[in-house]
This record gives sequence, C-alpha cells and structure tokens, in this order.
Amino acid sequence: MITITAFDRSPDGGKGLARDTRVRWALEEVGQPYEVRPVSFHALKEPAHLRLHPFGQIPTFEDGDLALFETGAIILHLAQRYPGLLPADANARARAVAWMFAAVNTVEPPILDIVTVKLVEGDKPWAKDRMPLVRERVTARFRQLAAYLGDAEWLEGEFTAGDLMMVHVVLRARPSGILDEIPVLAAYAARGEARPAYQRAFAAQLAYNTRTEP
Ligand SMILES: N[C@@H](CCC(=O)N[C@@H](CS)C(=O)NCC(=O)O)C(=O)O
Repeated sequence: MITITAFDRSPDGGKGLARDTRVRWALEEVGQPYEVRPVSFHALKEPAHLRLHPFGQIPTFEDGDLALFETGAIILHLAQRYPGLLPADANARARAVAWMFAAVNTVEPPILDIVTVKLVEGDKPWAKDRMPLVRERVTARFRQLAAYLGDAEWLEGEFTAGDLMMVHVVLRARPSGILDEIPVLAAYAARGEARPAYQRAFAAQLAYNTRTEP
C-alpha cells in the first residue's frame, strides 16, 4: 500500500493548499489507493522523519522499498508508473515534464515569496515596500502563463501531470487575490478543480483537517 505523509493539522485548515493535495490528486488520477500518515510540526524535524525527508517537510511517499520526497519527483514517478498522466508520444511526454518543472521552478517561487513576506518578514520595516514588488512578479508570471494558454483547455492539448502540478501551484496564489485577477488562469485552475480526481483528493484532505477528534 502506498503511504504518503501530510500535516497532522494543515495551517490552511483544509483549503487544499498544502502540497500533499497535489500528490493525493495524482494518486486519484491514476487510481491508486493510498494511506496517509499524519506528521506533527514537531515530528517533521525529528530523525525518523528526516530519514524520509532530508528537509523535514511533507509530503513524502513510500511504496514497498521506495521512499521519495519532493512532489515533482513523486508525481513524475506516479506518472511514469501508471497510465493517465503522461501522453504516449515521447515528445509530448517531454513537454508535459517541462511544464512540471516550470510549475515548481518558475511559477511557484514568486508565489512562495508572498507567503514569506506576509508571515515570516511581516514585522520587518521593509515588508510593506517589498510586498508590491513580490506581487508584481507573480502577476507577471501569471500573465505569461495565461498568454501561452490562451483559450486552450490544458497546456499541451490533453490533461497531463504538467497541468496537475501547474494548477495546484497557481491555486496557492488564490488567497492573495492575484489568481482571480487573471480570468484565463482562474478558469484553468477551476477546470483542474472540477476534475473528479481533484474533488476526491480535496475532500479527503478537508475531511482530515476538519475532523473533530484530537
Ligand atoms: N519542494 C517541496 C516543498 C515541500 C514543502 O515546502 N512542504 C511544506 C508543506 S506544503 C512543509 O512541509 N512545510 C513545513 C516546513 O518546511 O517546516 C515539494 O514540492 O515537495
């Protein structure tokens, strides 16, 4: 049985922003059952978890004697192992993988900066000046992505792991309001959210994060 880790209590309270959601989504897309092992913030930095994830983060992925960290690697592994997330044509597969890298390496970093400025650097005297610059960088990336997407449904014709990763990444900008300022991308993200596999993944993490027992 595949086991992934997730926050014991996600800071977003179940809005689907934590990165276990994208792994759950990929597992749902390829139809693989999985178990979730919750990890507390304290346990994240303990030796047992650090052996699985050198940086003390979630999610991780275990299947038999394979242990993985990094959502890009986990989702690429799933996409290569099970049908449903990568096209059959070799060049189209390579393009889909390029979009996975673009999502985590080009689009996600400025989005993370918004959270950093707000939550980590919010008390610094320069935080107020920095925020508009950081937001502008996210907006610029989003405009480029929206220009590429145009009126297409997905980035490369059919839905791929590249879209899965990109949709989850752009959703992380929703709380900032920037996603809704770019209707093409907001609609793209909504198409991702409408997929039954996403719905199941979202519902599972929401149910866990809103449970009433301790
Ligand atoms: N690049 C990593 C990022 C993992 C990551 O930042 N996870 C967050 C949760 S979404 C985390 O564990 N944060 C707690 C911490 O860094 O202490 C990936 O894509 O898997």
